[in-house]
Amino acid sequence: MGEGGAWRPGALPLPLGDELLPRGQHRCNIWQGQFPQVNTGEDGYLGTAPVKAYRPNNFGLYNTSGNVWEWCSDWWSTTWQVADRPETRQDPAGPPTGEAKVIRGGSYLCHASYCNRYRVAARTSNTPDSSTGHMGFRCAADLPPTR
Ligand SMILES: [Ca+2]
Repeated sequence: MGEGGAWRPGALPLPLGDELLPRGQHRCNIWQGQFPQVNTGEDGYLGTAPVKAYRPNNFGLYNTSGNVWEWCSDWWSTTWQVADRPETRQDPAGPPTGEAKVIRGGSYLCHASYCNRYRVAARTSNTPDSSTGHMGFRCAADLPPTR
C-alpha cells in the first residue's frame, strides 16, 4: 500500500502477517494471546463465534477459516493424493475407505505457535467417532435443475 492506503502497483495487498487482521478488522475466529495459557479473545470470541460474526468470502460462505474445523466427506490419506491419476486430480473425493475423515479450515484453537492452519486450504484429520468443541460441518445441497 502506498501512503494514505492507496494501492501501489507491485505492492502486496497487506503487510506480511496482516492477512487475518486487515485494517485492524479480524477476519476469522482464532486464538490470540499465549497459546495455550492465555486466550485474550481479541477477535471477540474465546470459543465458537456465531456463523455471521465475520463477513463472508466472495462466494458468500461464512467461517471458511477458523472458528471450527469443517468435517469433510473425504477419507483422510497422506498417500492417496500423491499418485498422479485422474481420480486424484479432477474433483478428487479421496480414497474409497479409511479410518479418519478430512477436516479443514482451522478453528478458534489455532494459533501461529501451535496450529497455524486457519486457512481454507488447510487439511488434517479426525476419526468419525470423535467429539470436540472445535469441529463442525457445513450443510450443502445441489441446486435444483433449471428448465
Ligand atoms: Ca478467538
